[in-house]
Amino acid sequence: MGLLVNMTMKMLKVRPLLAQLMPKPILVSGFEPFGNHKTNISKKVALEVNGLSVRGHTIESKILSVDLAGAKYVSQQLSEQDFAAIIHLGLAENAKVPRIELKAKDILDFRIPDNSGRQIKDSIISGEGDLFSKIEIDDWDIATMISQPIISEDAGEFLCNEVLYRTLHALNDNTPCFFLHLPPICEDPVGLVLQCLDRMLRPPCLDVGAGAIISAGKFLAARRAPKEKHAGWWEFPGGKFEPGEDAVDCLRREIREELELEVEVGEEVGIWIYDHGDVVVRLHVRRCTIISGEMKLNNHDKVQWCTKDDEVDWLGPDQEIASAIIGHISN
Ligand code: PCA
Repeated sequence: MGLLVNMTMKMLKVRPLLAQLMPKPILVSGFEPFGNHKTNISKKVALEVNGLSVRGHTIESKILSVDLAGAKYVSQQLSEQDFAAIIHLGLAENAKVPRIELKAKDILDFRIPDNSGRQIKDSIISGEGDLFSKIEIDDWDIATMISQPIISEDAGEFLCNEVLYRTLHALNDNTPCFFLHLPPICEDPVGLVLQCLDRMLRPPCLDVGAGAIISAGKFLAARRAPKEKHAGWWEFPGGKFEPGEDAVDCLRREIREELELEVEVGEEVGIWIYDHGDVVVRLHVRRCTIISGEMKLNNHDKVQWCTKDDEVDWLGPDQEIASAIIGHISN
């Protein structure tokens, strides 16, 4: 008996230690059906992603009751457990596309009673005002995401708004958390949830300027020198924004440093967000025209004036960018 108690004690002690070493779990919540609905897509999706992992973090799903206990559950859980990311899912009865809810309004106004018969009319939740998700949505490139979600700042005044409010209120750190409202019919909600989690857990975006240096109808490609990261791959000259710089300042400086050329930075060709795995880069591509200077290669070992997009081995999204530049040159 003594041994058993001892072992149990040890297990109790070892457990939290182990939990500390493991990557934090992800929480995905869904809701039970409510009102006239027989089913709730958010419940189905939450159950389907349970146990899957994203960037090394395992998803734990929780189905919430559509009442005060359900609205409070996660906020109460947060005093005992940390999560790497939290997505609350719910059904948006009248929506056609998924809605990424970034704002929790400090208001409840139920059109119908919740599942416990509670019907709150025109009330505040905390009196402390609206709360906002801290996810970096500008880094997400949502135009390319599965099932074409939109950004919304109106989660309604019912349980979905309430659960987001209570969770954001309880979070006192930067844990990424938002509410994903799903339409009753949705193309690939599981894919979308996994993609959202991937965006929430990936490193933040780094702003980088890339110069499309155009001369006599050709554009310049430069090969990264052997000592550089991604050596041997071709890219557009440029680099990271320094504090306070915009794309124009950054490109003027970078091209001066890398090629000893003075350039005039012109029109934007486009912005590309590219995930290299260890770093996510937001490339600001702009047309550049050489004003003066004799080209010298300080970071690259070779350059090539190109007319086609497949003349060299491009790094990351740069071949796609080369095609866009060709489109620009011919305009
Ligand atoms: N949708 C409701 C509450 C539960 C759910 O799935 C809402 O939009 O508030």
